[in-house]
Amino acid sequence: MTSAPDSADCLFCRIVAGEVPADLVVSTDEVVAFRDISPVAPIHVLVVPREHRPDAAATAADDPAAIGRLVAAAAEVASHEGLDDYRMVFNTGPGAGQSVFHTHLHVLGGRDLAWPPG
Ligand code: IU
Repeated sequence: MTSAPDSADCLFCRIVAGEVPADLVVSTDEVVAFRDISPVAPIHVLVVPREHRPDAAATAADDPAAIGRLVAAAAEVASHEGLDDYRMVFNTGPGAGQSVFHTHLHVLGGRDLAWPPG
């Protein structure tokens, strides 16, 4: 079990609330998308549901349709960024690289992306 914060001390909740600055790409009633502070590709945007849940699996369990809307928002971000080829990533759990325990979908592009990832 990971030590996921609740929304009171969650960084992405604070970004969603506008309490912590971020380089916003899109903001809707449901999601906020902003540029990753440590990009690993020329385009690296995080698409974040406003509602706090610790990871994509929790979002899928509580509100499966929200995952579809999140992926659709990420595809719109990729199009907005001019990407034809890109990767969407949910890191789920610390062993898979998750470091912020608020559901977020990475949109990565602008360079060749190797497979398998590291
Ligand atoms: P991860 O899948 O949980 O590792 O993704 C979290 C991302 O949040 C990671 O790529 C960080 O660079 C990014 N990030 C950020 O954009 N702004 C911040 O203030 C912090 C992390 I802390």
